[in-house]
Amino acid sequence: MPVVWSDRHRLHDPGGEVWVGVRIPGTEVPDRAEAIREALAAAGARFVDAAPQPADVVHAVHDRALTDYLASAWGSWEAAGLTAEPGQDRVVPYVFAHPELGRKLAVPAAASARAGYFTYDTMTLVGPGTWAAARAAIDVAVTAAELVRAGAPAAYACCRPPGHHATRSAFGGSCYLNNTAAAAARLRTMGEIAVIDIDAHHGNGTQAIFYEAADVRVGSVHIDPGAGWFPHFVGFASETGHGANRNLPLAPGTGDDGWLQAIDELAHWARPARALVVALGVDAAADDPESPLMVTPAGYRAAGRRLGSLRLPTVIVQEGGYDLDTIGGLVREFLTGIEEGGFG
Ligand code: SP5
Ligand code: ZN
Repeated sequence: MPVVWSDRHRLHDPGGEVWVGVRIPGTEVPDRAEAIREALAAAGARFVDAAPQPADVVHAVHDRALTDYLASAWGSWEAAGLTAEPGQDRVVPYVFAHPELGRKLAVPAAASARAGYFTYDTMTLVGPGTWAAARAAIDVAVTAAELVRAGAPAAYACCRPPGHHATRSAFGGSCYLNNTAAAAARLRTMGEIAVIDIDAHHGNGTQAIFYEAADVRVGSVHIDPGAGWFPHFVGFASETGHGANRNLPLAPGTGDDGWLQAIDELAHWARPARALVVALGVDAAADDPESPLMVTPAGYRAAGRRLGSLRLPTVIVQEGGYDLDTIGGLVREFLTGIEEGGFG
């Protein structure tokens, strides 16, 4: 199947993350996408460069306030002198727009405070190329959606940075713009859409964006936030929206059997849809540093077979996956599984 790609992902180097107040190296690095590209190239994949997409594909899923902020965040941080004093080379929030501050909060005038209006964590840093790369990742996802709208049975969007934690007006979880949601929104002309999110973490941004939508069902299998895992506040089974949202949280240590059983449930639940978007995180794998799930490469291949056997027009959007030695092979196994399932 076609692999949609953009070199512009390299413009985004988050430069680590601030975790419990401490700057640590971070795992969402440019080499992730390059590792996936190498593994797929070695397997003979056909690469397609992302085509620039109009701004309305972004605004189908994000408020203008967020996109205006992200486009200007680095410039105003630098202009405010924060790179020199106190000497912070990335945009990092220090106050947050907690709901109890009031019903209508002001967007802060100070660049140092503004980040905390638009993000919900300290781990999703903004640097000079972040906006360009995040915007290009939307182009990658929507180009894949356009290939499928034009009749390709399936297309893989090699997006970076990832997107499924970004809500309509807030960024976080290493995500700035929601690539998966933009692809799903673009497919909506085909009829009812199903999003199945198999990243190790709950796809809270995608859930929030489509929570009120009757024509986009969103299902996610992920590490149980109730067991102490990101995104902590949401991702519980009780969040069903108006019946079109489905969360299947898993206990730490869950391997292929429990994970595939959850994917079977989501696949069955997706059947009435006319098209499918898979939010493909490979961080559920046993070697991944960001989750305690224990899925094997054979498990990812089996997941691909199950979702491919739905025989729905399918866009696969890259989300997480952080073990540089294994992520390429895991993505290859999943895409091979999709093709074996009946599509590609
Ligand atoms: C797209 C995606 O997979 N985002 C996942 C973001 C989860 N980040 C949570 C980080 C939690 C703290 N990690 C610090 C580990 C220090 N040992
Ligand atoms: Zn993840």
